[in-house]
Amino acid sequence: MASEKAAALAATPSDGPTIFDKIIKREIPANIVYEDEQVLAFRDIAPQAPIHILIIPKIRDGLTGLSKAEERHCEILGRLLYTAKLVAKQEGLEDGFRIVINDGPTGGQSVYHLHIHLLGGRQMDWPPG
Ligand code: DGP
Repeated sequence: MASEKAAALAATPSDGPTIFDKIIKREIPANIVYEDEQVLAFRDIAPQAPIHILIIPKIRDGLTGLSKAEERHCEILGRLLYTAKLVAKQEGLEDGFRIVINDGPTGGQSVYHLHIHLLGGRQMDWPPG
């Protein structure tokens, strides 16, 4: 992949199946670091930090991105955020970490299944690119 920006601009926002469905169904391999009934967390294929993990709902339920969130999603959104904290602890990110949600082409989103990026293991900069 040329760059994450190029991937985001090339992606068509849609509610069709994504690569994450294949990961959930174990049709393609992924380095899974956490799983429960509702949430899956696995290492990003193109890590932007020493620790880079994606946290996703197993059932998308219309959540192609955060901008599609509705009131009924509040519980799963909270669970995803809490899982990010659990995984950060599991990964030993005691000194801090960053979470990111890209939304839409301008926000740099390339996979239309809501996901939280958990990044850590290096000093973060601001503003992000
Ligand atoms: P975003 O650009 O915010 O939509 O993030 C999508 C992320 O998904 C991006 O950082 C790369 C990652 N990714 C894409 N395809 C795969 C894959 O097949 N396996 C894994 N582990 N990560 C993937």
